[in-house]
Order: sequence, then structure tokens, then C-alpha cells
Amino acid sequence: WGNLGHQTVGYVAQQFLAPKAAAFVNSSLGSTYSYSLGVAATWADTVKYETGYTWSAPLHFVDANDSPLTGSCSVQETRDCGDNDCILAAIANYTTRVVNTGLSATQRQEALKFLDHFHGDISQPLHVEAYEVGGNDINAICGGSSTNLHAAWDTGIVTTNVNANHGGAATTYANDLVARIKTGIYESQTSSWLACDNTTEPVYNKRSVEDDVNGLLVSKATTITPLECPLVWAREANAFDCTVVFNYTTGQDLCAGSYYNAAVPVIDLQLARSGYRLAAWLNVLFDGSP
Ligand code: DCM
Ligand code: DCM
Ligand code: DCM
Ligand code: ZN
Ligand code: ZN
Repeated sequence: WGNLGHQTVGYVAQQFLAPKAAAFVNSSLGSTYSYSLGVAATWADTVKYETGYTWSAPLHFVDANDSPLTGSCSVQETRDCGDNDCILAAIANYTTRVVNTGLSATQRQEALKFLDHFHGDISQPLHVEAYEVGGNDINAICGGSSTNLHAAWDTGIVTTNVNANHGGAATTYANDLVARIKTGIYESQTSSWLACDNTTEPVYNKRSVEDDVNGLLVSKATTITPLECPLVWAREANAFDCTVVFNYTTGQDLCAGSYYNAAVPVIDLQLARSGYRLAAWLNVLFDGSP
């Protein structure tokens, strides 16, 4: 997602934090981020291409090597993230780091900002898809302008929808999604959204991890144990690649008409539930229950 989508996820999450999670978010983010997951949600994109953070660029997605055009969608931990260099492992890594009292306040704030951001990205169907570099290499039209399929989902359709229906601002959009969660169309679904809420349940047994930092093969101080829940969330988002995302005809405007009308409910749902899940994840970590 672009800034608008990420901020929306953070602003939704902010409204569902339990007391201890809220206290940690407040003190960790501080005035720098206006004490808000909405504001802090875009930090991970701002450092992505900076020297010293280039290692983090692959952590924004998982290249699921499935076949969405033939109706076969899937995400597999070993096939798609065997080197732990993807969003599935990143969420596991930062889940342990955010509550690791042996780390510095700066390191734990960084872990929180990565979780804030990656909970959003894992809900974007094209961030859980390898085909044509997650759609980046597919030309597309949005509102009459040339773009690519990935960017249409990250920003084009989102911005068109928020301008038309949600006051043109992430805060307003988030409030509208929160209303759907509390008393609207999402209310009956929220318990199923949290069917997976275990912050320690592993997918597989612990594997040893090595990574190549600055050309040197270095053993990591900590191994990453892939978690069950990020894989569940990734599979849920990836399933939309086989229904809505690639269901267009060449030259069709993706930000108007039938494609747009099919995409908007998916984007609303994915942003709402990833924000709700981000809050529940932090609530489990800091308060002991979602
Ligand atoms: N990571 C790390 N040490 C680094 C850089 C990143 O442990 N110097 C973390 C971030 C990811 C995970 O390790 O969550 C996998 O990254 P990679 O295998 O690319 O280092
Ligand atoms: N890092 C990370 N995940 C880890 C270990 C490290 O994201 N499991 C990050 C923290 C720093 C960078 O990698 O930004 C280098 O960390 P260190 O100095 O601890 O190697
Ligand atoms: N991206 C992705 N899958 C890839 C490569 C990139 O989902 N295999 C995402 C990350 C950014 C966007 O696509 O949101 C553009 O990537 P970049 O800025 O690395 O070109
Ligand atoms: Zn993207
Ligand atoms: Zn991202």
C-alpha cells in the first residue's frame, strides 16, 4: 500500500488497543509520531532505499510462486520464504523484538514501526504474489493515466475510493472502517478475523538462519521461527489474486467501472481487518489477550 493505505491501517489499529499495548505505543512512538500508529505506519517505506536499510526492502512482500492466471493461488513458507527474507519472517522477527526488554528503546520502536507497516503490506494481494514482480511489470490504466497493476492497488484505487467516499483523508477513512467494525457490516466477521491470534505458534520447527550482510556470510544472533498467523493472513490476501486482482481485460480502466467496483470492497476489507489484527496482535503481546 501507499501512505494512505498504511496510515489507515495504523489509525484503525490505534482505536482497538488494550491498555498496556496503548501505553507501549504511546511511550515508544512519542511526540515524534504523534503517539500514533497511523503516523508511524509509513516509516518503513521512508527508510527502504536508505543506505543502512536496504536489507529491509525484501521484507515488504513475499513472492508467492503460484499461478494466479490459471486459478491456482497459494503461499508456501518453504517455497516462497525459505531464506526468511520476506514479510512472513519479518513479522515473526519483529514480533519477538517488540517485546524483547533486552533491546534498546530505539530497537523496540523500530520493531513496532515495522509491525505497524508489515501488517498492512501482508494484506495487499500483490504483496503476496510473485507473478510479474507482484504486478509491477504489468501496464495498467487508472483514471485515464498510465500506471502498473501493483501501483493501481497500492495507491490508485485506494485514493480514488477515499476521495470519492471517505473525505479524502486517512483519518476519516479509518473512522469509517472502525464504524463498520463496531456496529456495521464487519461486526459479525471480527471474531473470525482473529481466528489466528497466537503470536508464538510456529509453522515449522526452528530452522537455523544465515544471512549475507554486506557480502559476508554472517550467522544471525537469533534464528527466526516462522509463525502460523502471518502465513494464514498472506494466504487470505493471496486468494484475491485468483478472483479479483487479475480479472481485467487489456486497456480496462482499473479505477472506474466494474473492476474498481469489485476492488473497493476487497481493499476496504483488507485495510480494516489488517488494522484490527495489528491491534489484536499488540494486545496479545502486551496485555495477554486480543
Ligand atoms: N535482519 C537481521 N539482521 C540484519 C538485517 C535484517 O536479522 N542485519 C532481519 C530482518 C528480517 C530478517 O532478518 O526480519 C531476514 O532478513 P535477511 O535474511 O534479509 O537478513
Ligand atoms: N536487525 C533486525 N532484526 C534482527 C537483528 C537486527 O531488524 N533480528 C536490524 C537492527 C538494525 C540492523 O538490523 O537496524 C543491524 O542490527 P545489529 O546492529 O543488531 O546487527
Ligand atoms: N514489490 C512487491 N513484490 C516484489 C517487488 C516489489 O510486492 N517482488 C512491491 C514493493 C513496493 C512496490 O512493489 O510496494 C514497488 O517496489 P520497488 O519500489 O521495490 O520497485
Ligand atoms: Zn506495494
Ligand atoms: Zn511496504
